[in-house]
Amino acid sequence: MEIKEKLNDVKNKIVDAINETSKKIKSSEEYAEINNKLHNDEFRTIKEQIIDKIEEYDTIIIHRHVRPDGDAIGSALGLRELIKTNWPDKKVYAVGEKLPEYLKFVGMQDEIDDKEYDGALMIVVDTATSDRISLNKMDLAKEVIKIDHHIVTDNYGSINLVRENYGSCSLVITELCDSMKLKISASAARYLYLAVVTDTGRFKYKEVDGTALRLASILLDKGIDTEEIFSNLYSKDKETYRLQAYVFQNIKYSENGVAYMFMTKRIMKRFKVNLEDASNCVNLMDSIKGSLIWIMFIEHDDEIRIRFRSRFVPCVGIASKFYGGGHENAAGGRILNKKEIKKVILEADQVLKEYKANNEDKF
Ligand SMILES: [Mn+2]
Repeated sequence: MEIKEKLNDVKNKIVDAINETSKKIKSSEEYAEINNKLHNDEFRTIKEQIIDKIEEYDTIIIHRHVRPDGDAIGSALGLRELIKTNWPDKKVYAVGEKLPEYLKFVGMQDEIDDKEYDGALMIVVDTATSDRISLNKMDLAKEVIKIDHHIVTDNYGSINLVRENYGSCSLVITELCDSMKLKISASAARYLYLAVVTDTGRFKYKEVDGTALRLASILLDKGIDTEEIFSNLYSKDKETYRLQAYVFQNIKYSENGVAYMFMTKRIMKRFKVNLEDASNCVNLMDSIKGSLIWIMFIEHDDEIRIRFRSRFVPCVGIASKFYGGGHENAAGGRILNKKEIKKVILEADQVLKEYKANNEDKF
């Protein structure tokens, strides 16, 4: 027995020594540098900082942008699930204003008291600028982290993980989990997959590269009911179908082929559709030959919102002239009244004209 005890003693000492040494190595600056080189990952340090922050805080509150889309809500609920799985002792919430009807199937958000922000970490997903944060409580939280994939104009976080070439924010989160070896539950995978599916036009947009599919495959491997996701995303009510027929018949064209439509409140009332369903009709104009830019103007109570879409030629520059921004080929903006529609169309028409003159082979 004495020999066994001695052996155990030696074993424990060895284990302690290994732990001690590895701690020393990990805390050295050289290790971080070598590790980054090893992973050939310029975002490694930022990702490590985010993990450290999640570990540091007891309460984490996730925010996303106003007027959410599938990526905003999928990324927020997915991240909530991931933190719950990997840090079961933390309090974690995902908050925002009410979800639009077509996204209610995705999942439930949390409603919390302002006092929860006391000493809390706030993580904002899929939101380019702080003025677009839904139910923004930046002033109440102790610290803010931004995780996003939009073009950077506003680094409002103390840590900002932004990958502009990624097709969805959920892919940025997936990559973070994968490279930091976090556990991804089936339910988290469903949220994140749904987010990438919606934000890439079902993997159709040009941002979709091998990395996107490899990351999406990690999610699919967790076991996702894609039939459930797609049937919820695609089914629409009869009124929307009728509105779509109306849109097809009422598209207008500028001189050089910018396709556009003004979705008035009167039309939405006539077809009994809500703002989201009406706004999504912009996609109906996405395949018209020669119309490389298409625009939907949507009448709101106090302004007219604009949805810009394009292929080959970027449209974000036009959007930025009308209080907007977004992605190269999908952007938003706004104008105050109907008269300004003409100005927007003229601007877009000029962009398309120049593009066509220089790229005759492209379409
Ligand atoms: Mn997004």
